[in-house]
Amino acid sequence: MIFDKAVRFLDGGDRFILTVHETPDGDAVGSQAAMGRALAKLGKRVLMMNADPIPQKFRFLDRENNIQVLESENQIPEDVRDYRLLIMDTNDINNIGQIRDSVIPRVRDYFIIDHHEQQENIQTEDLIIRDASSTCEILYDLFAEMSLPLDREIAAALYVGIVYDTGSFIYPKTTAKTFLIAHSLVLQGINPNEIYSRIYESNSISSLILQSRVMSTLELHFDNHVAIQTMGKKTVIACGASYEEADAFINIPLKSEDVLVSIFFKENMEGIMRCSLRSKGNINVAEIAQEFSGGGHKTAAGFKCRDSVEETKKTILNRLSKYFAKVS
Ligand SMILES: [Mn+2]
Repeated sequence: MIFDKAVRFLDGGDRFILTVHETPDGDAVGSQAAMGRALAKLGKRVLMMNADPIPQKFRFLDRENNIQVLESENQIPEDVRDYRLLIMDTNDINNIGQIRDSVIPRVRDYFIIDHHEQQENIQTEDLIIRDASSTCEILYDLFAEMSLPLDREIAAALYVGIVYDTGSFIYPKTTAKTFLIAHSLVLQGINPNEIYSRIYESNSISSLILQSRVMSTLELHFDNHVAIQTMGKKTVIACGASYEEADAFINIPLKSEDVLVSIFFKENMEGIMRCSLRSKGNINVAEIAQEFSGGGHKTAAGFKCRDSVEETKKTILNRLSKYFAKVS
């Protein structure tokens, strides 16, 4: 069974550190909250620490503030050697920030549960299901395998992850199974409208203003098939917004029929410029991200920019030219 190794990893420990990728999204937070609660219910000691804070809109999944940002060595327990580390929603240990160097070398071992395209440094026993819509979808099956009853909190966390990573049940990896799981989570008593509202109707006015500023940077290439938006940290600060609030801007250009690839350069508060890519149709943006040491899925990928935005843009457009005969 595909879940055997994961079950053995979880059964075979009583102390766990749970972490997820940098700038955690809905699936990352949902996975962490659900797994944290599930393991605690099994009587295990659970610490949850990440590289970055969880966005405000997902805080309702962690009412007791158990999910911490790892900022100091003091947060690492003295008996860290006895802990097992579970990494979720990424299979790249370079994508968990300071957890990689501060925690991995000191814990007993680590295990990955994820649904992204595989990195080369992966351990063979990890649980990676690339067809899964979300890490939360994998956790749903894993909990069933462990005969772990869901309560409403776990159901809500899993539902958030699935809704987030499927773009509310519309992205390509949304399957009949995704709906079946959603069905059973709703039966657990979660309220889809309330969760929708918490995730998608809770933006600040500053994020609306930021959106208008970022939209004004829109460039179109290859006969309107490729859209590029750029956001510097100065703009974020000027709008009084936060970096995470720009999360969904990349999806806006794809609402135009002509736009097949949406590219978003965004600089975080530390001055790191990231490039996110989204596509529809048969365009593989993971391939491009990998070339820049990034990763992701065929239709959603990203990487950290090493070169200037202009340089990077040029290279990406060059790679995309094979899909579009006519040059812009
Ligand atoms: Mn995910």
